[in-house]
Amino acid sequence: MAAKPVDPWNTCLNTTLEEEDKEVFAIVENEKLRQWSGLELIASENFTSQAVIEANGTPLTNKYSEGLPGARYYGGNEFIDELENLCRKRALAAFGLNPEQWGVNVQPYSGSTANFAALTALIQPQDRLMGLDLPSGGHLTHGYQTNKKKISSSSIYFQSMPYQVDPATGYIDYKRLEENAALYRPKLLICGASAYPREWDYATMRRIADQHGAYLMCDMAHISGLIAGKEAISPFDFCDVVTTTTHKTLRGPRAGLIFFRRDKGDDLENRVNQAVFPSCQGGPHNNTIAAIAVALKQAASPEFQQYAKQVRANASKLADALVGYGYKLASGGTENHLILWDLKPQKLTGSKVERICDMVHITINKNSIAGDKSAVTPGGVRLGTNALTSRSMKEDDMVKVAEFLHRTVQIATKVQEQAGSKLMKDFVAHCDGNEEIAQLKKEVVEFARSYPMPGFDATKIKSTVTI
Ligand SMILES: *Cc1c(COP(=O)(O)O)cnc(C)c1O
Ligand SMILES: *[C@@H]1O[C@H](CO)[C@@H](O)[C@H](O)[C@H]1NC(C)=O
Ligand SMILES: *[C@@H]1O[C@H](CO)[C@@H](O)[C@H](O)[C@H]1NC(C)=O
Ligand SMILES: CC(=O)N[C@H]1CO[C@H](CO)[C@@H](O)[C@@H]1O
Repeated sequence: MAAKPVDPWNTCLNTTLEEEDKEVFAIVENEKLRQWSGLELIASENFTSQAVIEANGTPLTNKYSEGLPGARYYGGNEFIDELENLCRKRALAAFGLNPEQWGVNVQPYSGSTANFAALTALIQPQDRLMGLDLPSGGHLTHGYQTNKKKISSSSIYFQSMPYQVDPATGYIDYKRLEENAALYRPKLLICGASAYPREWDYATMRRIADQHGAYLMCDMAHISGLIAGKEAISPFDFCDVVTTTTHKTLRGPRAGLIFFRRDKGDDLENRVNQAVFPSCQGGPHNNTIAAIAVALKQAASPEFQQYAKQVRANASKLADALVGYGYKLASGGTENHLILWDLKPQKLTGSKVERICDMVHITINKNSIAGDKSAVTPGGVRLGTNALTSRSMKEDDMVKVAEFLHRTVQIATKVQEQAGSKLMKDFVAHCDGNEEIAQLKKEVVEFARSYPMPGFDATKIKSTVTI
């Protein structure tokens, strides 16, 4: 048969993004320029690989595939089933899990949805759970609420009581957790955090959970790459369910995973799978699952172990260098990829240092430090070495990064003095035309651009802005 012509109103379906949508194309290119030209120190971000980006942008995004492999609601899923099975196999392999003992659902759209599905599977509405408090480094989805308001759906649909770090040491206060659990009698204990620089005592968490017949869940979102790389203790030896994002240390696309024990005899497998679909989600994002499969293959490689090792080495070096300048770190240092930097001794807020860093193209985020008086103006910032390590930076480079950070703090201190007030708006006004900021930015951009850029070719960026 002769090839049929394309309808004129359908020609837009085969043009490139650059031809089809100049505005979105330019925004993407400008963002690439920004990523290449700055120092990315946000602990929850990373640079994914070209292969992951490619998989994420495939026509697999066209397909609806509700249900599980072999039992879909729609037809035409033979390749999608193959993909999801491959992804599940690789997820277990990346964490060294025996398929008889563990299973995994790879459909959650992200970390938050994975956590809500896990809670839906494990406990009943209004059952009690205990997770690390947000101001102590925990995540919203672990039951966060304030005195005035239930913030997270995990506190709206379930009852929650947090445990905390000891403000004096920065370490989790397991003793108090045990005492409170004895009174509160939770049905679920959650370990894992977004801003905790230390290793977890999973054995103690398991012991406390067992005292109350509670489930133990770990949300390893921040450290899953370190666990896959054997640079952090594996929670799988202790927990019933383990959730994770795939875009942080795991360096994959933006999505989530839920691992569940298959050998406990309480049907966690069906409960988790049902909770994901149909309780919490509809059709999975197959293009994302393809990209997760690619990332998991990489995560199981010896190179990834080297990467994970370097991430920790860099974090430890960066911590040492900051302490060398006389700065205070929560818990005094780090055992993983992240650093919580307490700026209260400098009489600066995290927001102000974050602002100066932004101006000089160092991306970090303000973060509360245990014991902060106000949650609105956190007293510190959080730094992570995952993304810079993906740009092939080593310990020596961390010394330079620490010097840049030290200079931002010196600038922030001066600007705050000049502003003569603690108000952010006065602070920002006094940054205008600051020579030191301009000079530091120039040095940071030059430094950042001298390192390789994962995922895309930095020499081919077609940006419409200059940095
Ligand atoms: C980032 C994070 C999440 C949420 O993941 P999203 O993909 O942003 O929804 C959940 N738990 C922890 C511990 C995290 O750090
Ligand atoms: C992925 O494929 C499966 C199997 O067909 C389908 O059920 C699901 O909806 C698809 N999801 C996406 C996002 O395409
Ligand atoms: C970033 O990705 C690398 C390589 O995949 C991984 O080793 C590292 O742990 C990741 N770091 C973070 C914080 O995501
Ligand atoms: C945990 C870790 O890898 N630490 C390393 C941090 O970097 C220092 C300095 O390079 C190394 O000596 C440590 O082994």
